[in-house]
Amino acid sequence: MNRSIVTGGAGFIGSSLVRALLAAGHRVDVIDNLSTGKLDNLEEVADQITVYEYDLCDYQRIAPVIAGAQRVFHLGAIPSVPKSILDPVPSHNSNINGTFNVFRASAEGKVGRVVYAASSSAYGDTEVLPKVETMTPRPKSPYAVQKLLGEYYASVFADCFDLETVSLRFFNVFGPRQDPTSPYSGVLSVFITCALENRSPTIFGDGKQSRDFTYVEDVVGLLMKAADAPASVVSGKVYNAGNGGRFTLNETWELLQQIAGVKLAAKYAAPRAGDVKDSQADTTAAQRDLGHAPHFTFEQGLRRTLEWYRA
Ligand code: UD2
Repeated sequence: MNRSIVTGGAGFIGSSLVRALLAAGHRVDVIDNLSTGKLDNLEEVADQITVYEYDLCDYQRIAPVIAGAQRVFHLGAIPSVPKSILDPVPSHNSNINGTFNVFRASAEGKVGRVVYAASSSAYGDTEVLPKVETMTPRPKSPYAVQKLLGEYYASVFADCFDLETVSLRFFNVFGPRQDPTSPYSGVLSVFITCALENRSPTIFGDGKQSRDFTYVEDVVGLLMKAADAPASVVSGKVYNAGNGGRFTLNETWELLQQIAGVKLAAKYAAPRAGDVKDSQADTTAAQRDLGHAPHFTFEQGLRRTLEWYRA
């Protein structure tokens, strides 16, 4: 049986991937230190998987779990731009040292392929949109540097250690199970909770910054495709995992109010340090090499996510 490892499998993206892998007949092992992930996210599949509550920095514990797996999906991270500025040491340790450990354990353990969750933050502010993989990265925050370094390691492990790797630059993924309760929560989980609780959201900056919000199921589909695409085409490479669209935060809050049937003026606060101005994926390479074909428009994803939070 195919054995897949999902690091960060108790997080909101990881837990959706776990479900998709199980549905495709894979055996799934999760490695997650539950720093931001939650076992609740895996509740109804708990008896079909094994969860190892290990930290990715603990090489001696994670290496035997990873050894011999057919696929490793490396999603485990401390995923936040502001957190990496306010508290840089844990995110450095987790996102750089933990990531190195995953690649090292995968190479030594003869894993078939590692698919790495990189980030659109690597682009920083570019003059041109949409953002293409061939652009020179301009990271603006420790988090962006850390995620970019993971891509470089992915590519070097493919070249020097004979490990198949693919990096996917996630573009602001949203959907069910995204945790809205932390000060570092993704903006859509916060906006949706505000709409449902009849509270005004706070927008950092003028709200004209834009994001390519990508529904979680589309990212999960791409992760699976990246695991199966021919190595001669994709190994060692980096692909955008985005929807290809772009909405400002002001437009996003407007749309959400319409969908949720509320009318609440947003509050505005100072812009966040390290924030990228505009983000939009060029999806040409992912379509060509991975067969990427997003199924959900932003509005469709938003409606589904709202329904999930409502329930
Ligand atoms: C970055 C990456 C994303 C992913 C993520 C992981 C970019 C463009 N995107 O997301 O791909 O790696 O990091 O965390 O770098 N905001 C508000 N009010 C709130 C919360 C957020 O206005 O209550 C703003 C925030 O200032 C930013 C936007 O919403 O301009 C999106 O913030 P986010 O934290 O959801 O995601 P972001 O863009 O940092």
